[in-house]
Amino acid sequence: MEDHAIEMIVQSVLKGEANKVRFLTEMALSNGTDPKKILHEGLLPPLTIIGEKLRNNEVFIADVIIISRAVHAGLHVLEPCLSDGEAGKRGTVVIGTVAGDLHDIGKNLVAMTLTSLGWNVVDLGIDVYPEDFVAAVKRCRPEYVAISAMLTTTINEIGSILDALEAENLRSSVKVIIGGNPVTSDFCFTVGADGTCGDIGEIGDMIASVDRRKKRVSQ
Ligand code: B12
Repeated sequence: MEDHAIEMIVQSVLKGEANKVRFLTEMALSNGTDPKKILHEGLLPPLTIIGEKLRNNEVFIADVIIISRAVHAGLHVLEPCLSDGEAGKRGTVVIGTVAGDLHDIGKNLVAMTLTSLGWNVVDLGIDVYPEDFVAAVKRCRPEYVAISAMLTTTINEIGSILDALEAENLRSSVKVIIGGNPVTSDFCFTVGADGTCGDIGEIGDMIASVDRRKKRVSQ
């Protein structure tokens, strides 16, 4: 029964039926299905399928936009469950997707996960320029800056943000974590960011290890 409900979510996302996805997600939740199961087995797998089709030119960009809206409709229902925590207790994270990049599903999931882990999240949205990250750091004085980049053509914007923070003498006052489809540990090391991970389930451990490393360095 539960698996049938999840499969219906997958099919509705693939058809881009935002209202039906919202309804099916609400139904699944009220029937007691684990929100993480709805997310990882219902809402996200269609993005892998459509991503492959996009790569092979089998779908138009408009199809992907419609499917993304359907994913967002389900995420909106799940948000209170995924971001339930003592927000703000651990400090502030400024998050955004780099300039020239419109992908925000992963960034939104990272934001929800950080909220659930007790962080106050200031979300700058998509297509965020280095100077806007700098302005937000000056304004909000966060412990962390979290940067998302989904394209090989926009990944180098991460370096520009780090340079902009350095130029304003802000780099040593914040820890910078990065992620997104093309981001690897090697890239993270080379660009001089403090940590990365490819899965929202690993963010808590990754932040703990960045905190430990930074504490050792400052002692
Ligand atoms: C949805 C989508 C779109 C939507 C985005 C809508 C939206 N609101 O986000 C739209 C239609 C706008 C789009 C446009 C384009 N896209 Co697109 N898109 C995708 C798709 C199918 C899914 C992305 C997604 O949301 N995944 C699900 C989320 C949960 O995963 P995620 O983003 O990777 O995030 C996870 C991790 O990476 C990590 N993470 C992410 N950010 C961060 C940040 C931090 C700090 C941390 C710690 C972790 C972290 O945690 C997240 C959760 O686990 C991918 C294919 C794919 N399978 O990834 C292609 C893909 C990313 N797109 C691609 C391309 C080429 C494009 C276009 C250039 C297409 C075109 N010809 O115009 C445009 C670019 C537009 C632009 N300027 O940004 C390519 C990128 C190839 C490359 N190597 O650069 C991909 C890989 C498709 C492909 N196979 O070719 N796209």
